[in-house]
Amino acid sequence: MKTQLPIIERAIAHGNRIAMQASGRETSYQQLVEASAVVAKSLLNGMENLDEARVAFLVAPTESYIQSQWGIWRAGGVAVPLSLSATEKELEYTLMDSRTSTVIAAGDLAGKIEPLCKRHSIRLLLFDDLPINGSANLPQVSTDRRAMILYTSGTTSKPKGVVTTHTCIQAQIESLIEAWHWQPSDRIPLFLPLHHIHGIINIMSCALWIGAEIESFPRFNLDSILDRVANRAYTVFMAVPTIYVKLIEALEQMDASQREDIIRGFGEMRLMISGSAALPASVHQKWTELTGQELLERYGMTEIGMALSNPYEGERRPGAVGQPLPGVEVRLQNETGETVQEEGLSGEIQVRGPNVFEQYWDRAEATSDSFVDGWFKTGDMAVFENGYYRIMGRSSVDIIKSGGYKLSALEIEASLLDHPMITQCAIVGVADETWGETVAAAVVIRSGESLDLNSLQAWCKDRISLYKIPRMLIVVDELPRNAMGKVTKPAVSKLFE
Ligand code: MLC
Ligand code: AMP
Repeated sequence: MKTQLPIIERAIAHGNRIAMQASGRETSYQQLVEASAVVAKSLLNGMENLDEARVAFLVAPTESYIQSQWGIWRAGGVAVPLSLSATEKELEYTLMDSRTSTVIAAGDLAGKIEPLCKRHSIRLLLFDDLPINGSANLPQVSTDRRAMILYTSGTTSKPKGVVTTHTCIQAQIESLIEAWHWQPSDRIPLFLPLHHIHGIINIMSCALWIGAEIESFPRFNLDSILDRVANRAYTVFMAVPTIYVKLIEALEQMDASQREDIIRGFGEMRLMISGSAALPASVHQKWTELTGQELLERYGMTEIGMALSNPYEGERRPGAVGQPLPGVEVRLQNETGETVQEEGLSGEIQVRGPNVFEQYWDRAEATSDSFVDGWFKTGDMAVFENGYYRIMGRSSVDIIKSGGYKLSALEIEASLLDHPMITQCAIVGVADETWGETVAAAVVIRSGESLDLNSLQAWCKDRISLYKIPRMLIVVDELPRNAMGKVTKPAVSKLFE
């Protein structure tokens, strides 16, 4: 018998255990395995192997998402998850850049992508039209094959595709299974988007690898999640800092009797994790005061999976991100290219290990520029203090983290420059208690015109995703520039103080 990809082998072994609950439906591991074979067969359409052809999928976070992802993998394809909140323009960019040959779409989402598939002669596979079952002779897929492309914003205007192989994904998963003591008896809610690593790897793939149970929600819906927490539905919980801020606000507004069960539900979980952006020490402490839970903060990135984590057992230090995860090597390098040896001195975080991605899709130069001597340069600055790493910030002012989403100021600027009234613009991230940073725009407009925030936001709506839309606007006569004529972002930030 042919061997399967490890995640499929494991799912076969998990058999009739429940893998996912979504909208009241339960799906077992066996059902995931069977349905993914049907997806694979339809994708292959008579071919022997997709040989790393890119298959994008626009599927809500239900069992259909897992079946699509596994189906693509089992057919030998590269999975390209699409953002459910992307605009048509953004989707088109992803399809074109990845040179996607087939798109899988489920439910109402098909209508959103169909015109694009027609325009670019991309095959569209409607998930709901697939046969219910059927046997398939599937190819043997080697684990060194490319498996996934995740699009991430960076210091270039357009997002880059981060390519990982099956081996790399496995390394990312196994490191977290070990460090965070994942168990088959775990139950975890999934409300983060499934086009980013936090939702895909840390939550979904780790749970499926170990044979645990996922309860998925269409989006972050505070009331339904709190309701389930009160019913002791979960043992593990993972979220971005913005969510903990929103949970604290909600709990503080309730009276003691209203929140008693919820607090007990959180307090009894075996593990609660925060990541994707800095967790303010005050939020960490407030959460412990409210629930008795000490949040475990960790640090990661699309290109490397997770790299640093506070310990499962031992001190979870507020404001710090702990030590390297199993199998991951971390060093700090200073501006002159030397490894920082002394505690308390800052340097760029550089990472090496089987968890690190293979390449940026179709961008050989960007790939080689992002490595030095085999170490990936994260662009994040940190110090090592009393045994723990602490993140100091990023080396680029053009990267913004809002609600855990990484945004490129340059990409938003390029979009705003299409606005008929805007002649110049600068985007900065302004510190915000709830969102970490919030997108702020300073613009110069044509003389005699006027522009307010509401009309700018309405204009942005069809062009850029909701979370990239500016929340603050200042119209100025001139943008602050240095002697070379380059816009000075720190001076732009001051305009919003
Ligand atoms: C949205 N709103 C904002 C805003 N974003 N207001 C101010 N600043 C912002 N940045 C407004 C919206 O316009 C809307 O207003 C209201 O807030 C609710 O927006 P929403 O997007 O619907 O909010 P919500 O559903 O509550 O979502 C918040 C969230 C979401 C935190 C759940 O942003 C999210 O899922 N973030 C996680 C992203 C993620 O997974 N990142 C991981 C990347 S991987 P109105 O007026 O319309 O109501 C990574 C690596 C690693 O980073 O280490 O993990
Ligand atoms: P992304 O490219 O979306 O994967 O985001 C990765 C970035 O998120 C990192 O480069 C960091 O800047 C940031 N990040 C992730 N976790 C943390 C954390 N615990 N503290 C501070 N920043 C974080």
